[in-house]
Amino acid sequence: MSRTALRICPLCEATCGLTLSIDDGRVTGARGDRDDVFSKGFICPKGAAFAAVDNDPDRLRTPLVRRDGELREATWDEAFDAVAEAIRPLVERYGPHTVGIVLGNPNVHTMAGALYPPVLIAGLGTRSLFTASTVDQMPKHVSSGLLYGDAYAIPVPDLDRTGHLLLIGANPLESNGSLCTAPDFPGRLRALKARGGTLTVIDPRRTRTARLADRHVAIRPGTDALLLAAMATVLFEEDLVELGDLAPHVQGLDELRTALHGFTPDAVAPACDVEPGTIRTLARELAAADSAAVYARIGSCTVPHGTLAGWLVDVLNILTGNLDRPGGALFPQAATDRTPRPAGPGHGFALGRWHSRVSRHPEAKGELPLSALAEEIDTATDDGEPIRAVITVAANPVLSAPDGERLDKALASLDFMVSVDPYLNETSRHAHVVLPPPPPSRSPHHDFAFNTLAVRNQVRYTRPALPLEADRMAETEIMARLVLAVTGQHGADPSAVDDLVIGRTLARAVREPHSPVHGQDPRALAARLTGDNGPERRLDLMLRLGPYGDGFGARPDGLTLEKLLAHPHGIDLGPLRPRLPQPLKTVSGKVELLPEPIAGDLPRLRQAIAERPAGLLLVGRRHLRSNNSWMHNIPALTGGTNRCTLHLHPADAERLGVRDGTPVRVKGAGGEVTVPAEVTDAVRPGVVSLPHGWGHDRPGTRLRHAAGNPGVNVNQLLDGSLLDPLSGNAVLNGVPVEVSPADTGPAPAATAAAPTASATGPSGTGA
Ligand SMILES: Nc1nc2c(c(=O)[nH]1)N[C@H]1C(S)=C(S)[C@@H](COP(=O)(O)OP(=O)(O)OC[C@H]3O[C@@H](n4cnc5c(=O)[nH]c(N)nc54)[C@H](O)[C@@H]3O)O[C@H]1N2
Ligand SMILES: Nc1nc2c(c(=O)[nH]1)N[C@H]1C(S)=C(S)[C@@H](COP(=O)(O)OP(=O)(O)OC[C@H]3O[C@@H](n4cnc5c(=O)[nH]c(N)nc54)[C@H](O)[C@@H]3O)O[C@H]1N2
Ligand code: SF4
Ligand SMILES: [Mo]
Repeated sequence: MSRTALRICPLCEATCGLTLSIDDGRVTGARGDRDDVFSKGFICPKGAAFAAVDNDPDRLRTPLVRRDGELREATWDEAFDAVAEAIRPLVERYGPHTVGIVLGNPNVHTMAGALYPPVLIAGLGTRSLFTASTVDQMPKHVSSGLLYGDAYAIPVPDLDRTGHLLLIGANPLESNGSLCTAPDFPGRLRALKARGGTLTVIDPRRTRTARLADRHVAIRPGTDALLLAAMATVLFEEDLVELGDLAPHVQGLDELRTALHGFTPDAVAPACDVEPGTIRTLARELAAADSAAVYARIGSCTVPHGTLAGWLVDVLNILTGNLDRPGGALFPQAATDRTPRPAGPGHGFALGRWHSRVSRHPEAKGELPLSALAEEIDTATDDGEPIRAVITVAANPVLSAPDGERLDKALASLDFMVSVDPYLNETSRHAHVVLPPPPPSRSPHHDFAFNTLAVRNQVRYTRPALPLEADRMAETEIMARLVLAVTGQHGADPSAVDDLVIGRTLARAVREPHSPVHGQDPRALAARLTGDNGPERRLDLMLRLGPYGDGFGARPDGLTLEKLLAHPHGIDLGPLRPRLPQPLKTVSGKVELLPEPIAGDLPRLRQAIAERPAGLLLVGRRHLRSNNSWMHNIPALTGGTNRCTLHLHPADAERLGVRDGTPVRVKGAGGEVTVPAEVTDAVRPGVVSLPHGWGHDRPGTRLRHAAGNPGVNVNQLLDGSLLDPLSGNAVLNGVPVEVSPADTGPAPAATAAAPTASATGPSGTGA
């Protein structure tokens, strides 16, 4: 029997609506949903491969439990029994901080990942929280926390209305956008140009996005904060600062001007390897545009001055009056946002409320750096116990975080590890219990995270396209049961977790004077929630209390789950609107332009003016048909140009004696890898590029296709010691490496036509 079903695509941040073809109980195809209110039919090759991703035969079908050293298929009851038996005694004996929680990227792409980790963390009471945020966007959270008092108040560029986009360290033609949810990002960039707008791209590589730009600046990696500081200085010097409507909401302008003294284009140009005249032009163009937005991503975050770069992006938007105005950068308002409170001073944003045990890294947003996970497991100190058990949810840090070799060994040494993951991969192979969620077609979907970062306010929800198969468990239920198992409530009804959250949320809401349910009876309100299950009732609750909600009757036309279900292609909530000062939660109630931790970090940036790395610098790259570490097992998405090769410039290749297609040895502080060279002038001289998420050659995994073309783990080149100090974010770009031809040395035998790739750790042991 054939039919179709709608499903929001979970494979990147663009959140396109898909129409799935379903035949005989399985997904057989996917196309863009033309009626989707946001994506309007757009689809990319990954979304088009949804069926292959969904049907991958290597997805685990049942839980696995380790017995006598081996992972064996088990029932759900056996699996959760094993979790409860192992974790509770550890917590009781050594304390909650000895249980580490590791949350990976796909948590922002599942409902389970949005709804349950907060309960898990709070329920366990552990401070050992590590997430993909500290190999990604933590600097932006910290800069937003400091500027606006809210780590989640991240302005997004108004792509559809801006007249000028300055795009830094992002490649949306491959990534489809990040911290800027915009289905058909490429089309929106073309539309910008078609309406007479301009696009400038700053990237050490001439990416597909850069090729679309009116101007491409091939900066030396890691120096964007210097360039942005110099742009701000030009605005001050040339009297181009114009706050406009922002003026009453901003404090610290004079202090900022003083603090940036000396970061002139002439001073920073040699470090950035960008002409001073170009930097001045960038600043003048930004100031002259009718509307403009500065937007920066991975290449600006995963660098030594990531927080300062993130801060300076917003500073430039503010100095040119582009923050919070149409065509500039605005704060989205999602349907599940908390009821907006009246504007006024807040509690501000605290950093470093506690520190990691070994290297004393400050927490940021309640998290410790993922780079420090291995040492928190394998290093003893006098003050406190090491991590003895780890819970990973949708995380593959052995490939995604610096120094996978060390982490690999550390995970193998744990007393206990549980992984919620559909695959047995480089990380989950160490687990004692693996809890596999069903494929995406059998999960409901709502983008809690990405709707708060979208270029248009809208709301969509899709129920599972297919029912759960026998012996399967919804990921929401897996997570609820996991919460119960590790908090001493093993065996209780999983809906208890949802009821607890609903009860607490309503109890708080009825106390808030600005809430539409102020003063009402929380139990009576809870009884009015609709939905087939706990997660749906929680969605209903958030929608009804949210900024567009029905307020449980206060605004009868407002949103409810029922109303959303009646609009399967979503509900458009309009373009982004100016919102200041309401989103501000700083102590002053204003945008605090020069927060103290930022001022304290500026001397480090000043030192960087004198730095001129002599050797090669490594940067990453993404490919349209890939996604971090987990999509190399899909034959339809691998091959062609999606390969793990080292891009290097012809001039560097000639100097090093490297020929295209031959193996090269790349050496970094954490280890070395041997990988085929791809000589291309798409990278600037002095820069080499290797994609991440590869290195699928470890034993004990079940990724049959990926293992056939494993690639190498770029993160083995890092030793985990390079961090942005304010955010704890790993430095993954602009990393010094040495490159040499490998075809003459003792590296593994390789033919020029089909070089094999291999990775070795710092000790030289084969991976
Ligand atoms: N050198 C370098 N390293 C990088 C980066 C880089 O640019 N360069 N990028 C960094 C960034 S931005 C990120 S976000 C991280 C990502 O790194 P991770 O956080 O490790 O995320 P992924 O590799 O996307 O996937 C992690 C796991 O999620 C599992 N998974 C997939 N779907 C689901 C699901 O529905 N439910 C559950 N429970 N699990 C699922 C996969 O099987 C996989 O094991 O990598 C970082 N690492
Ligand atoms: N197809 C695909 N899509 C994805 C992913 C994927 O793996 N594949 N991953 C998803 C995830 S988790 C994320 S976080 C997003 C990331 O989304 P993007 O940030 O758009 O991702 P990248 O393609 O890594 O782009 C980063 C760019 O920064 C450049 N760069 C490196 N160092 C520097 C520097 O010092 N300065 C400047 N100015 N540029 C620099 C790199 O050359 C690269 O082109 O993509 C998401 N979407
Ligand atoms: S752009 Fe992203 S959300 Fe859209 S179809 Fe492709 S992978 Fe899915
Ligand atoms: Mo990411």
